[in-house]
Amino acid sequence: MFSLTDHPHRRYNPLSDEWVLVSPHRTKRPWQGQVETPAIETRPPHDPQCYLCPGNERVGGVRNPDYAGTFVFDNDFAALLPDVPAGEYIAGRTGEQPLLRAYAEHGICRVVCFSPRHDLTLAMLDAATLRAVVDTWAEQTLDLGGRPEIGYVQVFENRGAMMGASNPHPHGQIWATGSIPLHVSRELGTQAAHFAATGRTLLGDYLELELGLGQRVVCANAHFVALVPFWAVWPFETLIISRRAVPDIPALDDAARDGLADILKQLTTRYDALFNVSFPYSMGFHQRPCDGVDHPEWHLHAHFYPPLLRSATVRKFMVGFELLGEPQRDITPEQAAERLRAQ
Ligand code: H2U
Ligand code: ZN
Repeated sequence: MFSLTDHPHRRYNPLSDEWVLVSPHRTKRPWQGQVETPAIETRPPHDPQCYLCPGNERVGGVRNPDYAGTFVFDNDFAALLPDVPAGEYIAGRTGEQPLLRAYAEHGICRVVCFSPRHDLTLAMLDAATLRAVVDTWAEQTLDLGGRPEIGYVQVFENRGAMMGASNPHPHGQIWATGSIPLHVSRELGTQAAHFAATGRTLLGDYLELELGLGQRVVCANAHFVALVPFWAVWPFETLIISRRAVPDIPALDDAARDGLADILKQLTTRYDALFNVSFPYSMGFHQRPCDGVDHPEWHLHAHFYPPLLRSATVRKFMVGFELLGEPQRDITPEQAAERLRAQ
């Protein structure tokens, strides 16, 4: 008889409308549990060479202020620019959609330093400092999202050299775009369809289901739940979902913002403990688009995509069948959740 723990199967992701192949039989062998002790990296609280530390000069020649809390600046090498002439490039037969299409895109890219301390990570920040980071994300979302030319604000963090972070100083980025980007646009479609059909948010219904089943929940507090989604692609991928269906970070009240700071600390601490390493990941919040329309269907959440698979040095690669067919995983989401819970 078919079982999720024994047989290869495909799982559906209702948020992105995609599939993942799961091969649980390949992990039947008991966990080998090699724990590597990676070189302990010690960093000074202030690094004179760091372009994000207070008082230092950045690559473009601007000097950072002697900031004491969070510090936000316009990215000196921004991928998006605010002043791009409107325009398009269209080639091919018209009538139906032409085959070649390009449209000018404008936007604003910022860097957010979480703390003046060069030697800390999100997991090491105290509650008040983490709360200040949440407030800064909220302010930035309001500032950028309130501009008529901006359609979406993406808050994210790339952590660790493995994920392409250029600097260990605790920092994230914000890219605000004129258009709604691909993944957000997909989630908009699925959430809108669910809301239209049920009057409830997709992630509200999903969260209720997961809290009832319990297998994939990693940690929780009164305001947020962190879980390994049923359809996770990355070995230790997680989703943080707000218990109340709010559309974005600015909509979180005082207590919920403290709750967000707390769940981020809980989750990143578990990640660091998993392989005894400062755990690399790309994480980011999916907030409602700020396109001037109400989005009652949108349910605030954060995705964590960590690349590590078996140890501090063994990472998962998305290659072969995964690039050409669809993503695949061996360790099941339930096993991953159990291991994160056990930390
Ligand atoms: P990442 O570590 O995620 O790459 O973020 C660092 C960002 O900081 C990166 O986008 C910017 C880079 O463009 N940056 C500056 O804006 N000024 C600098 O002096 C160096 C790096
Ligand atoms: Zn620094």
